[in-house]
Amino acid sequence: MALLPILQYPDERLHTVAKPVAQVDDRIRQLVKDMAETMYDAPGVGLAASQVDVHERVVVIDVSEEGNDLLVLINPEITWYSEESQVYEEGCLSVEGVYDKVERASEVKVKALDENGKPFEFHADGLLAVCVQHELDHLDGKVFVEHLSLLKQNRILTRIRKQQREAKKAAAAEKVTV
Ligand code: K1U
Ligand code: ZN
Repeated sequence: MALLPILQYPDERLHTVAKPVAQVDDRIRQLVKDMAETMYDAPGVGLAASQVDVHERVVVIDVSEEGNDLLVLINPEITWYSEESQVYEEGCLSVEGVYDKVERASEVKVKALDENGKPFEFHADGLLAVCVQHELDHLDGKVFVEHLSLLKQNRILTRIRKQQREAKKAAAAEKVTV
């Protein structure tokens, strides 16, 4: 098993639209294991393959209290959205330190393949519905901050670029003192 590096916004690769998995084989099962390990280690409640620079339609989710109920979604599709919506304060492992309210459908129906390539369907509400929609956005190259106003997106980008400049400066200073 391996911990995979998570791409950080505004990395352009996060905007790649992921391709369907052609065959659920040992390569995909290894990817699922590595993604699950990476999600639990972060820690997070979901992870899309796009976030680890693999542009195939694979998602792992675990919204259980104990972190022992892994949901593996390969080629997931949302087949129904409720008309009712809910607002949830979302976070993202690709946008560290940013949490903001996003409005999405309260309930969704999802179809997908499991890690053995077997089709299954389920109904989701609450955090699971939020998480499914957030992860499927990643597969379509969309990061949750793109649901926010342009003013908020610009503020987030400014803050991230400032943090990157400071981190670069600190790394350079460290090099000089060693
Ligand atoms: O896709 C991701 O970046 C993972 C993201 C999923 C998500 C969380 C909340 C709302 C929508 C989607 C995260 O897991 S962010 C971290 C997080 O929510 C969390 C971290 C530790 C414990 C519990 C939750
Ligand atoms: Zn995310």
